[in-house]
Amino acid sequence: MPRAFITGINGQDGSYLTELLLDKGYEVHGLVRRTSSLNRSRLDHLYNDPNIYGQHFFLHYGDVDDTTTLRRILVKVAPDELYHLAGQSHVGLSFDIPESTCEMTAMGTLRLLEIIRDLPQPPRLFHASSSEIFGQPEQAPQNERTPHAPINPYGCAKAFATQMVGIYRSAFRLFVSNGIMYNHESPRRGENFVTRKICRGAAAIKLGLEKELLLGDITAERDWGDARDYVRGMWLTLQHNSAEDFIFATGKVHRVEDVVEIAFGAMQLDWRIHVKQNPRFLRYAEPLRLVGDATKAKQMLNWEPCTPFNETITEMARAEFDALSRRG
Ligand code: GDR
Repeated sequence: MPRAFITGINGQDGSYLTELLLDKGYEVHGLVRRTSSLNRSRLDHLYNDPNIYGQHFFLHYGDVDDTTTLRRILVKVAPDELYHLAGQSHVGLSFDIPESTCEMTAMGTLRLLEIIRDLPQPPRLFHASSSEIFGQPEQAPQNERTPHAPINPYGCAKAFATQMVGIYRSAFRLFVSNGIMYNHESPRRGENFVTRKICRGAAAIKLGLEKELLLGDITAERDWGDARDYVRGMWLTLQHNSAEDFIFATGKVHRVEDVVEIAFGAMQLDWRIHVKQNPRFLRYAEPLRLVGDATKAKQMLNWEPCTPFNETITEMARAEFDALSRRG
């Protein structure tokens, strides 16, 4: 039974990846932060199943900035594959908390590389990198060779981590790979990301719980995919016969306004009546032309995004409606 270890296991991607690996017969271990509140909401269905938790699925308390604990856990678990998904992942917030963003995202990755460098049998490592490393690139679409030019602290930290992965691969011959992930969404998306915020807002307005939705720049464009397709790409990256970097993207661009239109449309609402701009949600700088060319992943991993954008957003809006209705 192959053994996997996931940092950031309770995030959107971590929880879907856990399900995928359990389905494939893996023993799955994950790192969760110990705080006064529970940090496993997206994993409760697995945690509460005695046939799964403690049998094929295990959680360990620790943090990516607690090197000693992390080292101890990794020595004990001795995983074959390590998926590094943890980090402060909100771009807007990274302007407010740049130091802790870099601590977690940049230094956290370097610390992990240092730990696996010393392990008697280093696991294969997948690092979840980001399209934000490209910032405002001159070339669109971007591929694995596009120069990094981040424009926010988060993108800068990810660029550092991505390049360190490349350095450890060539200098120490470790099997360590970057997946350069473009935006990917699902009903498990964190509430502060724009797709989930819009879907939640549309559902709340439909149910009469709220009257308006305040957003930042709705002309901003992104290449949005579906998280379940992207975690499949993570797994495929580590099954390849050599460590490589891959772009995971749809190659299609949409505006925030398109998300608004689909989500409000799914609720039979006219978004123009309800959506307002609030400067609080504008960013100091917006990336431009972020759209990915996933040809390499298609050719070498046989990976393709399967879920259309409007399907994911409609599913998210309906899931919010159901969740808010249940709450009453
Ligand atoms: P992003 O995702 O910054 O691309 O990073 P996010 O959903 O936060 O923003 C997408 C775009 O929407 C605009 N926007 C708003 N964003 C938020 N959060 N809230 C608003 O009210 C709002 N109004 C407009 C933003 O300005 C932006 O242009 C995501 C994260 O998952 C990263 O961790 C990941 O690396 C990248 O995607 C790829």
